[in-house]
Amino acid sequence: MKRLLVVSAILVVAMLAFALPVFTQTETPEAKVFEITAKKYAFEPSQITVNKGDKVVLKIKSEDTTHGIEISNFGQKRQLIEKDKVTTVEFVADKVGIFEYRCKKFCGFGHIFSFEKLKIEIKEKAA
Ligand SMILES: [Cu+2]
Repeated sequence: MKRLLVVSAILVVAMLAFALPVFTQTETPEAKVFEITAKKYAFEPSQITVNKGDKVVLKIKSEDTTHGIEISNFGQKRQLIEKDKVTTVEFVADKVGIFEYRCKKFCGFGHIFSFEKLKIEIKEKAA
């Protein structure tokens, strides 16, 4: 009888060990990391595409002066992008669409009229 208990306990532990990675995998959204450069007067690349539900990580650096980014549709406040530093912006792409962001810090004469937007396209995940 005691032996039966030990065997079933081992079985339960083994089953949990197999099941656990499956649970953790489904709960963590897939992280998409993008390295982006901000400069006068554009972001490079200027367009990225992700799937709905992805966790998006933008690692943005500046190669000239201080720029700014505010991913407002996804609850992110403005962050400055300083020269030779990496600014990280993270959000979950929880809606479908094309979202466009301009530089959020005056960085020169082209800031207002010629700054190329950063386009973030979020697609419905293909089944
Ligand atoms: Cu700027």
